[in-house]
Order: sequence, then C-alpha cells, then structure tokens
Amino acid sequence: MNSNKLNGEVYYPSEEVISKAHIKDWEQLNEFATNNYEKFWEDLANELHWFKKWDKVLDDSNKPFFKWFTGGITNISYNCLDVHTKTHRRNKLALIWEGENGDTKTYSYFALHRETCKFANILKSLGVQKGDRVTIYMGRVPEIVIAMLACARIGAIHSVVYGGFSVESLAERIEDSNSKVLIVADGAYQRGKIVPLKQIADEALQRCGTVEHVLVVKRTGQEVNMEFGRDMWLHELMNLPVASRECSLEKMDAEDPLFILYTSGTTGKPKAILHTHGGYMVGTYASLKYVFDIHEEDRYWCAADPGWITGHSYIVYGPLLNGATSFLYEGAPNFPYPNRWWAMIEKYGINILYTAPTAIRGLMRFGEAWVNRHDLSSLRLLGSVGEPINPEAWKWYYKVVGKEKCPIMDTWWQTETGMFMITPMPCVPLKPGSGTRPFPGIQMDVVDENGNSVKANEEGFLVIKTPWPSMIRTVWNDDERYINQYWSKYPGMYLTGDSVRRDEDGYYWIIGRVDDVIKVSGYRLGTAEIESALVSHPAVAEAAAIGLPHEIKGNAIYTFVILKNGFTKSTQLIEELRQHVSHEVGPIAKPESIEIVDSLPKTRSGKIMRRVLKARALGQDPGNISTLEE
Ligand code: 6R9
Repeated sequence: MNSNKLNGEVYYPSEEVISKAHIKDWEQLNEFATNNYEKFWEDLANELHWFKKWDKVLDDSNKPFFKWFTGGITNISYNCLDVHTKTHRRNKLALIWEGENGDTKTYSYFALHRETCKFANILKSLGVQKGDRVTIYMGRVPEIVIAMLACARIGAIHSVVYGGFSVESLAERIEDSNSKVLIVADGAYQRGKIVPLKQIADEALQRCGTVEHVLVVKRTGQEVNMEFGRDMWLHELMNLPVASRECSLEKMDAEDPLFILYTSGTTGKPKAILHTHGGYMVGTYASLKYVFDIHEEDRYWCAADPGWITGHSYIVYGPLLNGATSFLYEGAPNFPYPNRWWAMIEKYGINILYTAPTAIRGLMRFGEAWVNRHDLSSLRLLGSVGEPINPEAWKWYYKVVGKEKCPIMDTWWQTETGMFMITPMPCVPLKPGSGTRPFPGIQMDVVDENGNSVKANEEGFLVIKTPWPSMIRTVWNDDERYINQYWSKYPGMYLTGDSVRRDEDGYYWIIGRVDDVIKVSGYRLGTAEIESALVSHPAVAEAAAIGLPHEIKGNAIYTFVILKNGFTKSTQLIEELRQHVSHEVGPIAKPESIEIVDSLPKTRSGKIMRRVLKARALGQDPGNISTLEE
C-alpha cells in the first residue's frame, strides 16, 4: 500500500518523529514479520534473558492451546529487574510515584530489585510456593508493583483485583482462584477521600474461606481491624530478618503461568484469563518498544490502573522489561484541580502519556486554559486505549495536549491478547478514531455471521487468524469455556467480541462490543455481574442491565428491575439499590438509572433480550424480534 495516498482525514508523522523512531518503515517490518512470522518473534525473544533457549518458537500441535517458546526457561521478574541491575541501568529510576496527597517515592532498578526480593522472601516464609495463587487488592501505590514482581520471582501466580471493585467481586475472585494469601492496603486515596480497602476485604473474607494470611500495606493510616494470626503489617515484616535482600528465584518454563486476571465476558461469572512467563514477556516487551518507541532517556506514563490488563502489561511488565522509567500516580486526574495531570507532566518531564478516551473527555470538559498553564514540551508521544476514541477527543488531545507534534497511538487490544493488536507506530500515518492496522505479522479479519470476510467499509465481527506470543492460554480451570468463548463460533479464528469496519486503506475502525460486555469509562463490566448484584437484594425479583452512550464515560449502565411482591417503587428504594450494586460490585458498576418495570422482554426460552431494551431506550428499531415471547 502506498501510504501517500490514504483516504479521509490523515495526519502524517513529522520527519522529526520518524528520525527518532525505532521503526522508520512500518511496511517493511510488516512484510518481514508476515513472511517470517516465527523468526520475527524469535529475534525479539532473543533480546531478553533466557536461562535456557527454547526448542520450538510456536507449538500449534494442540490447537487452540497454542504454546510459545516451548522448552525455554526464563523468569519475567528476572528480566524486569536483575538484568538491569547488572548494567548501566542499575541506578536508573525504574519507578517514580506520586500520591494523590503529594507524597512521592522513587525506586532505582537496584532499589526495586531489593524491595522485590525482600517481599518475595516474606511470601516464601508464609509458605507460598510455585504455582500458588496470591490475590492483590490495592490502589495505585508502588507496593502493588513490588507485590506482582515478588510473586513472579518465586513462581506464584498473582491475581490482582482492581481497587475499585468491592465486596462480592473480591470474594468471588479470591474463591475462584483459591488464594491462600491476600495482599491488601489499609486504604487508597481517591479524590480526597479514603477508599477503605481493608474493611472491604474483611467483609469479602467472611464470604470465602480460602485465605490463611493477609499482608497489609499501610498507606492511608486510618485504624483498621487486624485479625490476630491472620493479618500482618507488611512494613513490620519488611524489617525482620526473614525479609532478606537475597532471594533465590524460581526458574520458570516459558509456558508456566505468570498471572490470572479476571475479566467480564458473555454471561455468567467473570473468568480468569491466564498468561505465561515466556510468551507474555516477549509480547509486552516488543509491543511497547515499537509502539511507544521506548528510548533510554524516556519518562513514560501509563495512567491506567495496575489492576487492569493495561496496567499489568504497560505499567508493570512492558516498561520494566524495556528498562524504562515508569511513572505511577495514585489519584484522580482533577484533584485538587483539573491541572493535576498537566502539572505532573511538567514537573517530571514526562515524554510519553498513555491514557483512555474517557479521561481525555473528562479533562477536555474543564477547558484548554488548565492545560495551557503548563509547559508540556517534554511530550513526544501520546496514547489511547480502552474504547473507541471519538474524533473530537482525538483532535483535542492532539492539538491541546500534544501541540500538533505528538502522534497518538490508539491501541486496540484486550485482557486476552496481553499486548497491542491493532495499533499504529510513530512512523504510521494516522486517522482520528482508527487504531490503524494490526501489529506486524498478525492476521486479522472482519467477517460476517458465517465467517466470510466482508467488503471494505462494511461492519462485521473482528477475528484474529494467527496465534501470537502473549495470547490467552486458557480460562483458569475452565478449558471448555476457553474453547467455547473464543474458538467455537468460527473454527480456526479467535473471536474478539468486537464489531468493526475496515476501510479501503485497511484501517480498522472499532465500533464496540457485540456481546454482554459494557465498557464504562474504559472499565470492562458484564451485564451479568450487575444483574446478579441487583437480584441479591431482597426487593428484587429480576433485573436486566444494558449500556447506553454517555458523553464522558463512553457507555453508562441502565438497569431495569422487577420488584418482588410486597415491595413498592420509591426514590429511596432506587437509591438503596444503586448503593447495593456499588457495595457488591464496586462504584464503577453503580447504575446511572434504575427503572422499575412490570416485565422484561424475553425469548421464549426465557433469556432477557437486552437488545430490545437497548433499542427501545434509544428509540430505535429493535430488529428481528421473532423469538420474543408474547
Ligand atoms: C486493553 C483493554 C477489551 C475491549 C475490546 C474493545 C475495547 C480496547 C480499544 C477498544 C476501541 C481501542 N477496546 N481498546 N476499543 N479502540 N483502542 O481495554 O482490555 O479491558 O479486556 O477490554 O476494550 O471493545 O474488546 P479489556
């Protein structure tokens, strides 16, 4: 394709950007990767440390259970830390942290390695062994990074639960993963208030019986309940001889599990996506290097939360594998004022900012003046993730934040993919609202109901046709769900759950989810979680949740509830139900609206037709309703 003749509104990268970029010619790289797929990944894997090299790059003998770098022995935590402490990066900053209240902490690679080893020794002393699951429930503090790296060092499988989730979400994730250890903070600062994480965890622990030890990180300092024999303060243990600075590491098979991360899918409970030490390491390392063009002197900021996949791949593992300096901020973007982000970019000299459309739209609302008060000239690249970015927000980000000199990397990917899958690189011409094309070598397609490719500009289902190193290996303890969910609709194609349009230049335009997943402010939630929280309230007989467009959040949750006999509709009850969802699932899941109804549209087999509810709410034609019950 000739990149000089693209259709529509196109933003071409400047000579300056291209001259600095690792990849100057995307077409050439893509051609190489397409024709030499395994060699492409093997070369990248060779840039990392392996105690023993692999026998095979890709093993596809048992599809769809693909394996990568089989026979290889490595450890991702070793590659994130130990490797750098042996080089000029030893005293380079690995992590800069700013708390919402202005506290700061910095860790060199040496220091982050030391803290990780100490933490890992504490875990070992609690009996944590290779393969054991450890649940982590914290805000955006350095200890969450250290806890993840410590687990990985000793081969334990971490399961991070986002700090914005609440009692039932946490309980069900602890139980499903059968974690014996929980690492929690006393609280987290969020918009000037304290989120009482330990208190939420205490309530969750009453609902599930697997946890034997709780490590508590002191952050907010309010009084918390400490159960004798179960709960211990981390800072006290870190001062004991058991927290030695020497910690032998576990040599991991490339296919050994690294972490599980729960995410919402079509119907039912959240499922735990499994990622591994080898392939995930190569995928996150390479994608970050090429897309955010990491250079030695960069200060990189991914403003996501470590509790979501974006944080796992691009706050923790990707940046550290690249030996970068990563910035982590604890609090809200507009606290105490809407210039907080811009002030920090100026203060720390951030070069790369990676965030979500919802944050951009939220900050855009406060106007340009807040941005223009600050010198943002350090910025070189911008990024977006989590949901489609509308062209207005794209242009504001490009002009007001990036001063028309920073390309925007709109990266499409998923918890399941582990790494960027549709993404530009700095040298690629951009179209506002499109993530451009698939990562080099990866074959994707847009197909109809029968799995046939659709024509340019027609809407269809997004599928992936080639395996990739950081792909989901399975759903934890549920191989069947892995096959059914992702590989059963079209044989040989991974089903993403998104609908998309591909234009005449091969650029992809994501439209949104086609299943029961709702992206609220970029957070992935399932209708089932919200509905089951509602139904767990004594007044509720049945409930249905849908997502409707929202100016800032992208989507907002609308719910419809049938009350049990004996309960009557009141504003007080509706508020109580909203609070109930917030308490059970988390504040992010709190419905925008709860409508009390007498009946719900259902199929004859009794399934709620959310599509019909959505069409009604939007005043649209509900389409085919032949299966609707009388
Ligand atoms: C990384 C992450 C995955 C879903 C995905 C899609 C949506 C993510 C996007 C995007 C349009 C982008 N999504 N990035 N849509 N443009 N750049 O968000 O993972 O939480 O698993 O969600 O998010 O719908 O299928 P996850």
